[in-house]
Amino acid sequence: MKLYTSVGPNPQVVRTFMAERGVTVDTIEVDLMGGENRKAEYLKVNPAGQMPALVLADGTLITEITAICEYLDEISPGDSLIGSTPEERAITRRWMRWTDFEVIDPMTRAFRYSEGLQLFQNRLPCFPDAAPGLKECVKEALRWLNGQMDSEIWLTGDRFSLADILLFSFVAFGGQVGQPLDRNLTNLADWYDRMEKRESVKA
Ligand SMILES: N[C@@H](CCC(=O)N[C@@H](CS)C(=O)NCC(=O)O)C(=O)O
Repeated sequence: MKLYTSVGPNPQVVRTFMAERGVTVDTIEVDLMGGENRKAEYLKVNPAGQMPALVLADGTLITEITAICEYLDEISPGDSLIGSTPEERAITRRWMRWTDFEVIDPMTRAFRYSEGLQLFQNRLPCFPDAAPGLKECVKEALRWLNGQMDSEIWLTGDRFSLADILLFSFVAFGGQVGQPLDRNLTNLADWYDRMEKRESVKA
């Protein structure tokens, strides 16, 4: 099994997850900044041209970070970070789906259309006019989430899960690319500080 990885919040989610679960796999670093991932050799590995990508011993390709993490979770001994009952798994997936749609998609599009435009304009269709509105969508989503997290330690209550890793990796990324977390959102800021103390986020 080989994991193709790079800089960026998506590979970070998988690295943090593996550190939390005590999973190790062989990794191959791809030069995202240099555009290696958009060249023929890497497109043979992952036709979508993005990282991370997990290739199993029999050649099966798994992409999309939550699919990769769920796969590793299922094949690894130890406590699941998705959940141990149908209800727990559904709640984790509820927050992951919410995070994908309400935070990750608008945040990464906004980045590609503004601060990241130079890097992405020749790779993907980019719409710079949309960036300010997309950034507002992220802020609004995080404001709403802050209100939901009144007495919650983690997104899924007192159970730490992949949903926390997912959201944290992107909120941290936002902080590096001009979309900082509003510290007035105190529930979320406290959650962020709890997350930041975990050794796994440095993986
Ligand atoms: N939907 C994908 C997103 C992967 C993705 O966007 N990866 C970024 C790195 S954070 C990438 O490869 N960017 C380089 C590019 O698109 O050229 C997933 O869930 O894994």
